[in-house]
Amino acid sequence: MNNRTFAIIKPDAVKNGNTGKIYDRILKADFKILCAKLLRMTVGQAEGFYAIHKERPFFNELTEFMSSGACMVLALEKDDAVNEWRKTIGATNPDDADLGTIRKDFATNVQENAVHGSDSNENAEKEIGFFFSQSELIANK
Ligand code: IDP
Ligand code: MG
Repeated sequence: MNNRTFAIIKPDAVKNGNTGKIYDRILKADFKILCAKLLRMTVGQAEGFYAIHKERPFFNELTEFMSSGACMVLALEKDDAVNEWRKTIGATNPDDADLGTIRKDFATNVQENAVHGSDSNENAEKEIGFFFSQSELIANK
């Protein structure tokens, strides 16, 4: 069982002033924040990050959205972190998300859905490595 996952507070949530509220949800759900930073992705970075979705019809609008403004990227630690974070954020489409989940409370629609969460341990490690260096993660241990 992996104890790390990767999260993004997406540009819609940052623009809507929800960064602090979502950060608070992360802490209240007992995740340890190994590292967090505010950045704006280039289109190229967004394309690299979402490369697994490049054949999907919404790929261009997704990468445009993800590079449209600042977002906060986070490396999170908790037992069974990938599954725990997916439970905390809820379904991709906020219409299908359970009450009390972050997407239910903060998402605008299926694309502008407030947060990202890794879908597997393997992808969590890849995604953490995409945005964080080893020394940034060790610094907060
Ligand atoms: P996930 O974020 O819940 O893992 P994925 O299927 O991996 O969902 O899709 C990645 C992201 O692509 C979603 O979070 C959302 O921003 C966007 N997305 C997913 N499905 C659609 C869609 O049908 N239309 C537009 N954007 C979508
Ligand atoms: Mg996904």
